[in-house]
Amino acid sequence: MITEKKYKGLVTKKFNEFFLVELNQHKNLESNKKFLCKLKKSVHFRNQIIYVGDEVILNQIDLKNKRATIESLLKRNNLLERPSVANISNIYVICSVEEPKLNLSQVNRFLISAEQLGVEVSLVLTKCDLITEQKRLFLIDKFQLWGYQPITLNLNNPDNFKNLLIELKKKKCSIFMGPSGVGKTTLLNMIIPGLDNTTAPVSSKIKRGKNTTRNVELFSLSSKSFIVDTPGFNMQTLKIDTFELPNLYPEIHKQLVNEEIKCKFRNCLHVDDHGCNLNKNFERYTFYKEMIESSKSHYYLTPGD
Ligand SMILES: Nc1nc2c(ncn2[C@@H]2O[C@H](COP(=O)(O)OP(=O)(O)OP(=O)(O)O)[C@@H](O)[C@H]2O)c(=O)[nH]1
Ligand SMILES: [Mg+2]
Ligand SMILES: [Zn+2]
Repeated sequence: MITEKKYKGLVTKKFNEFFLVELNQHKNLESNKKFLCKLKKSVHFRNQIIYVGDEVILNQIDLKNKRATIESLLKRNNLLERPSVANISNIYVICSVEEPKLNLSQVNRFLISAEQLGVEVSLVLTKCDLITEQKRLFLIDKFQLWGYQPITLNLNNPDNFKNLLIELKKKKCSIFMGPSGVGKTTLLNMIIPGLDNTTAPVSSKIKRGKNTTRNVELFSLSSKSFIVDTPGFNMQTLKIDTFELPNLYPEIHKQLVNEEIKCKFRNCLHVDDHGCNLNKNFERYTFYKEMIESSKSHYYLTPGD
C-alpha cells in the first residue's frame, strides 16, 4: 500500500543514492520506523546535497516494503563539514589516553575544528583503565586549563557511561568525533541497550585504530535525542579564518569577553606583544601562535598526527 500523505523524517544514514530515514512519530504509523528512500527527481535537489541529520519531507510511502521518496529538505540549522552531518547541537571530541596515545597537538586540532561550528563542545577521554589515577587527575587539570571539563571513561567502570547517557539524553543531536580506535563505537554500544555495532582492537604494532566504522550513522536515544557515530580520522585539514581563531580558544575568548581585555589594535591577533594586553601565559599559546602563522601563510592547515 502506498500512501500519498506526506510525513516528516530524519536522515539517519546515507549510501550512494539511498537514504535511511526515520519517520517522526505519527498516529497512523508505528514509531521509530526506518524507511529506505530515494530523492524525488525535482528542482529542489538540483544544487542540494542531503546529509545525515537533515530533516526531510517524505511522500509515496510504501508501508509494507518500508520505502519512500524524499520530496524536500527542511531548513538546516548548521552543517558540520568533516564529518558531514547536519543539525548538530553538541560535539563530543573523543580521544583515548593510551592506545592510541594521547597527542596534545591532535586534541587541539580536533577541538578547534569542533569549535568552528559554534555549538557546545565537550571533551571525552577514554581508556582511563590504562593509566594511573594520578595521571587521570593530571589530565583533568590540564584540560580544565584549556577551558574544558573532560569526561573520563573506563570500560571497567560502567557508572561513567550511565552519567554520560543522562547528559546525552538532555541534548538534541550529539556527535562523537575523534581518531580511529579511541572507542567511539564502544561508547555507543555501552549506552544504547541491544546495539552491537562493530568495534575492533587497535593494531598491536603501531597502536592505531583500524578504521572500523565506515559510515556516519545517527541513532536515537529517545524520540527527542539523537547521537551520531562517525568513522575516525587521524589527519584533518582545517580551514580557518585567521581572525576567527582567537574566539575558538576558550582561554582567549574568556579574557576578551569576561575580562573585557582591549588590545591596542582593532582585530588584534594577540601575537605581537606591542600594545597587546592579552595574558599569554597559558599552555596552548604555542599551538595558537602556530595556527595563526599557518592560517596566514596557507589559509589551509594540514596537521601531522
Ligand atoms: N582498555 C580499554 N579499551 C577500550 C576502552 N574503550 C574502548 N576500548 C577498545 O578500543 C578498541 C577500539 O574501539 P572502537 O570502539 O572500535 O573505536 P572507534 O573509535 O569506534 O574506532 P573507528 O570506528 O575506527 O573510528 C576496541 O578494542 C575496544 O574494546 C576502554 O575504556 N578501555
Ligand atoms: Mg567506530
Ligand atoms: Zn591583542
